[in-house]
Amino acid sequence: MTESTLIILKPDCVQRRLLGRIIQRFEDKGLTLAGMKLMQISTELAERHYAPHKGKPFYPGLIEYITSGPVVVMVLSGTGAIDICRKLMGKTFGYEAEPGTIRGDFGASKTYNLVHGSDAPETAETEIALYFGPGELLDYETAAHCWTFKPGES
Ligand code: 3AN
Repeated sequence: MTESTLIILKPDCVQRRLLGRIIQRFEDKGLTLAGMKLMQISTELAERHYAPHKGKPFYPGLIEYITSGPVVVMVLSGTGAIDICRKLMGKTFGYEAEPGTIRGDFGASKTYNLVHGSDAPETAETEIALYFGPGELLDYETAAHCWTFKPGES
């Protein structure tokens, strides 16, 4: 199913100058970039995004981390985009993530895990609306699309 997901390239990704290499992974996989911006997440926005984690021991550190510097937020679309991105990202903690995944190749920390990706269609919809207005997303197909996703394939 064609779907969209919210990806955040977190502050460590920007500070470690990994943006290009990590964006390349998503681009190589064939997903379509529907929106992208560089921004600094406010505490208020971070609290809305991470509301489901409120009260957990790591919550204050998570808010501090995600608001600590600029991030790049992207919306990626394609068949199965949510699952594809989760697999590309790897397990939550870098030291547990498989080599070959983004977190497995670039991360070793429990907190600094480089990238966020929505975990389900409902979450994706809510998260995308937090970061992008409707006029900021583009609906188009790249020239490579029909050789990346076979029409009618389930
Ligand atoms: P994921 O990002 O892999 O979906 P979630 O949804 O379980 O992981 O957690 C959301 C975020 O909360 C993670 N990206 C991570 O930054 C942070 N987090 C989760 N568990 C911990 C923990 N035990 N210690 C520190 N940060 C955590």
